Amino acid sequence: MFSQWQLRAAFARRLSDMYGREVPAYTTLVDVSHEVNEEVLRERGADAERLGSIGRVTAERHGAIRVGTPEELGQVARIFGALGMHPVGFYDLREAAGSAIPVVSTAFRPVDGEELARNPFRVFTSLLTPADPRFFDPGLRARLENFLAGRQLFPPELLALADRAEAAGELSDTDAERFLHLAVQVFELSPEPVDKAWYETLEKVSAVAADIGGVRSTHINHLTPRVLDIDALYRRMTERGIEMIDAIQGPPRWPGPDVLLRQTSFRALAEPRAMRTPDGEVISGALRVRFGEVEARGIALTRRGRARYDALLARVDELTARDPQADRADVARAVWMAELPDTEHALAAQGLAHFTYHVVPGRPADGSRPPAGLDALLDQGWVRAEPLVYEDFLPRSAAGIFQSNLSDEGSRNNDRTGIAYDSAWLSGAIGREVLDPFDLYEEQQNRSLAQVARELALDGL
Ligand code: OOG
Ligand code: NI
Repeated sequence: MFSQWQLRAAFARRLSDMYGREVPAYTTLVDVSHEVNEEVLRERGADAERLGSIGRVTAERHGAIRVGTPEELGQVARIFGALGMHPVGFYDLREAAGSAIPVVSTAFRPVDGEELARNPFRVFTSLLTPADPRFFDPGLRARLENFLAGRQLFPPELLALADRAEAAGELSDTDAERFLHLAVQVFELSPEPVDKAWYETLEKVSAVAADIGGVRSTHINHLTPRVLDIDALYRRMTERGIEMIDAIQGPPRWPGPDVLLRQTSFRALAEPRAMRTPDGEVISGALRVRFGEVEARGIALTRRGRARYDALLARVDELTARDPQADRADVARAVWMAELPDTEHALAAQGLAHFTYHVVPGRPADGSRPPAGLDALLDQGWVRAEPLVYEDFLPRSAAGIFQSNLSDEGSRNNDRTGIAYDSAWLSGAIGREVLDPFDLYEEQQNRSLAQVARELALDGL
């Protein structure tokens, strides 16, 4: 039998093998990530594993996929549901700073601490927004919706097996094999010729719209390994002659703890794709849509910590706008050092980051009673805090990753008003609750505090 986490781990592995065959530069990225991780482990010892065991980090990937309709997204949710992955977070890439990408997104991932430790595979999943009049006029919208309604991304057999796995929590070896085979196959790049004129029509609006709605299939857009030192990785990839995007997205490198998420990527590569011209001839063309990305993960911030992060980003924007000569990374580092506490302890004490709390075994040695209050428990060594790793994404970084890989800016008509989408809308569209990431971290933290209180027979923490 295959349990859900075993299915998830096997799917992530097979998807990685498939993508490595399709995009060999991805394999280089994985190899270099492993090299860097081993070095960091040698240099920093146990401390390198503070945000996840080396086993978890080595296997850890996130993927990105893009679909066209709420129905397709609902089917994706069933496939990932089979793997114990749930929709978490709502990202509006139409609005994220500096971007004009006609999608809204969520991420499918495990939510339970134990499940994350077993295999944290997650998939950033974007849904096209044909109804947004800033991108699509009524004629194009109708053509696009009609095109999308006529395609089938996921075979019924795959969906039936997914439903079985989700309901039973497991699959027999034979069913698991079939499920994994079909599930990986749907994310392969299709050899079917692309309708050149239709693709180019959509490309005028957005290359992402063309990638989603210009073809009759879907594919994995990128797969991202996790690295323990992203600056070292960036340098090493550059030395190997691989052209990286200009910057590492997210927080700067600084002397304090790693928080949230830092990401970078290499530019999309031209891949040969068959094209059908308007007179029916099939020619060989090339499209640049798929790229390689790598990420370093840090501690999850609380709502308050996140508000601070967003304010720091705005401050960095302001300062760099005032002084265009300044190096953004240097400005950011200075702002962070001035305005964010640089120890885990202070982040915890100020309620800026999430931790789980654990009773230190063997206390008390002298039979004394624990002090009241978390601070004193931590200070006097009764309890230790373990940081919770950030399992989600950042809208602005995501927009940066999308954007840096587009050759053309696309077009958005800002004279028209967009339509509002939010997490509740997305939940309704796919018939599953889109979970709030902050709630998930908070619940995990609160459960650990309740456990500490029980073990030490305290009234509550
Ligand atoms: C998704 C881009 C966002 C990330 O890691 O922030 C993303 C896409 O290109 O489809 O993957
Ligand atoms: Ni990504």
